Amino acid sequence: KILITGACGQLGSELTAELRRKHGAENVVASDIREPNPQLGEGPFENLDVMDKAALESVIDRHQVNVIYHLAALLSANAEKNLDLAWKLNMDGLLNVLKLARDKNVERVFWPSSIAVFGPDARKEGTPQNSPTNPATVYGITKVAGEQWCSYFYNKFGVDVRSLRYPGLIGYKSLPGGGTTDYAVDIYHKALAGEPFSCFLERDSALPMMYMSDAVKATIDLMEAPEEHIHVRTSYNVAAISFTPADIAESIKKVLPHFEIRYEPDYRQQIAASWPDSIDDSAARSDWGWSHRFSLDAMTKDILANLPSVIENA
Ligand code: VAH
Repeated sequence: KILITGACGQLGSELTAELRRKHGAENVVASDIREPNPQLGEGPFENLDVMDKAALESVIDRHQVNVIYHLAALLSANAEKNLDLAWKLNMDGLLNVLKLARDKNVERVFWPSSIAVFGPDARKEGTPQNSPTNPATVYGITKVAGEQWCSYFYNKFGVDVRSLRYPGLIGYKSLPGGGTTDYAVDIYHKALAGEPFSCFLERDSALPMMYMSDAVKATIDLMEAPEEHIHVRTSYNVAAISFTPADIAESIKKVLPHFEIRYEPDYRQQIAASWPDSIDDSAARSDWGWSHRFSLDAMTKDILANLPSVIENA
């Protein structure tokens, strides 16, 4: 059985839906510290705090879990405001998963890293796979440490744990949860509501981004790749598009000409400024055939076409 932690989150809820489509709902156990959201649909659900190792072990035993997607974590903006919980949840949670994967012979583990592992000293354009990782944020520190733990458990214990350094993820089926790139999801909701959008980043603050369906595809492609194709055991850079708030506003205006944006940067601007503008992902493309599908305009069209019915049914 597949176990997903953080299944009610922005990525978790879309990954749960896709894995249930692929493998059958009864074979995918969704878990979260929150109550299941209706969007998860049918299938087994466990209320689970990943910091409770015994509770996690019980879920693994009861469902004969052999693959784990461990997504439960605090994202960058929330982590910056709650260092203690960020370290405990992001690190103890991951270590509980890796130790139990080792002891229970779990076949494969996925863990999300982030472009947040890069700091101000990394190249801003086309940041390379092997760039130094000196993050300027609490969240970035937990991701750098997490990558090293994944590499250690693979090399020392043979745990087949795989990871992607996600850029900002944007989708219409789920809401983001406390990240610095959340503006790029909220902007579409405001545009459709005909309301002006207040952006918490500066107009020219470029960030690496990816449409959610590309992110789900990258995750499953990585997890289905033969073990001998995986040469990076910290975490793979993956990229798709890179844009500024002004760029996404222009993309929206091509569909909704009256859309208005204003810029009111807050503490999240400092987080974004420490991250790269774009990422080099040639290692992922050559090792396991990664390639993105959606451009900014294609993503905007797809979201504005599909988001209204999601809002209606909410
Ligand atoms: C965040 N959405 O903002 C996440 C992601 C690159 C950004 O790590 O924290």
